[in-house]
Amino acid sequence: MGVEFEQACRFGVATAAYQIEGAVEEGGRGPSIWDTFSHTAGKTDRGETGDLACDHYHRMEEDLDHMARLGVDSYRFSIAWSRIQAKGTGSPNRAGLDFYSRLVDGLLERGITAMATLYHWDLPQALEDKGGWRDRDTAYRFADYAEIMVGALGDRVADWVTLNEPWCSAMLGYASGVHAPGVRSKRGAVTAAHHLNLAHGMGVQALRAETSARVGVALNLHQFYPASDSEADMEALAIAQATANLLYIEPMMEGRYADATTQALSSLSWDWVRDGDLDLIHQPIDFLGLNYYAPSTVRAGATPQPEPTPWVGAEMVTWIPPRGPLTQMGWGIDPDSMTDLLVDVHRRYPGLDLVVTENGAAMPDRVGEDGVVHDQDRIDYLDSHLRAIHAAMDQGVPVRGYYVWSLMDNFEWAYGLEKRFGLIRVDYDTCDRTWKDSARWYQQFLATRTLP
Ligand code: IFM
Repeated sequence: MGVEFEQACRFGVATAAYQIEGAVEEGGRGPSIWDTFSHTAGKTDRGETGDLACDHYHRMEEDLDHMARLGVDSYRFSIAWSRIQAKGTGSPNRAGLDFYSRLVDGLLERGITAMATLYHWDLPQALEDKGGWRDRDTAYRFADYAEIMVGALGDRVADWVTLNEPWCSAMLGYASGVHAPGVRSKRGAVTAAHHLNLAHGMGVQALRAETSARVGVALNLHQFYPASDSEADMEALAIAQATANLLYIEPMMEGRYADATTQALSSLSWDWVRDGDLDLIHQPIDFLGLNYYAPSTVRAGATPQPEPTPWVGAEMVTWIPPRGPLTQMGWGIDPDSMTDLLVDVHRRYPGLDLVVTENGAAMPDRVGEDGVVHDQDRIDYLDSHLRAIHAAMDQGVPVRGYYVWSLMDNFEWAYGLEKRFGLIRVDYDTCDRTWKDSARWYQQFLATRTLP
């Protein structure tokens, strides 16, 4: 006896283009905002970049073989927009299309289904030069790009994800500026959030016009808890939810911005929302992707911020630092919060399939004398989160998929290469891949779909 998962739940691994591909100047790829940002002094730890990353561009076959050996049902990858359209507009680049086409064929040959994310943070720099996500036109360019991709891969991709974590694109990219393009503007960030929402809606339309595959979006909905049940802390909780979660999910799922969202952000003009936008954003989706790692606890009251906050509209809310155990990112480990999130989202949207599009942990891996990382901490994290998902399923939540972040160690954005989330260790000097204990553990789990 153990915790057994139904066949209806697909298991996989996830990655993203800039984090693994490298080959940033090959195959006609144009620069993205992450090339510019990571090459700007002081923006990433130790000045590290994704220039080489895992060199997946040249090692794709090997990586496909690792996935086949693991026994995954599905692989979630992202497409680098600037490999397809170097400047974000115009006719597609054949070499870029061929690369992703070979990837998808390689998956299918190995019996693995493809989940393609169209946008995982690497906007073509040429579009940023015109305002990036602050510019409405970027949403239209995204719809063109979606049309190109579904034309090229629509016959073979089982699941499409329009955007990965638009909160990060908008708030880390344009408010706190700790992510590319490194802008610090509240107005810019909320404008970007709206244009990302618009891009999602128009992207869904473009995909639907060409494919009957499943279409969804991957949101990093935050699971917030109040520090106490005082009225003030409950109010802080509502503001955090309105600004970090509802700003995205409510227009996508309900075709409106929640009153709580517009109130919390009422110092801004909202003049970027045009008639008809909310209908465009509100497109039926087949699944909601949730990227989930850790909860947050909030209380009433502002804390002085040394840097601009990404929590735009929630400046009067304090984030309480998590207490141990923590991952290498300093994030709390609290699997029950994942059950709570899944149950809450299901209660709100009962008919909607949910897919955990990312979950995993960076841990302070050490290579043992036998050359292997014995990462029991990561295994414990994954095991407990899978059990938490099962607990949600027991309460009737339709979780249709689970993707470990990540197949292999990779470029962790502003943190550079030090934070390792992979099941497979990457030696960044040689790019050699070595299975960690967690890879073997996942392989064993996948063989039975049962946790002992
Ligand atoms: O590495 C990131 C990924 O790109 C998006 N979701 C969170 C991961 C870990 O920080």
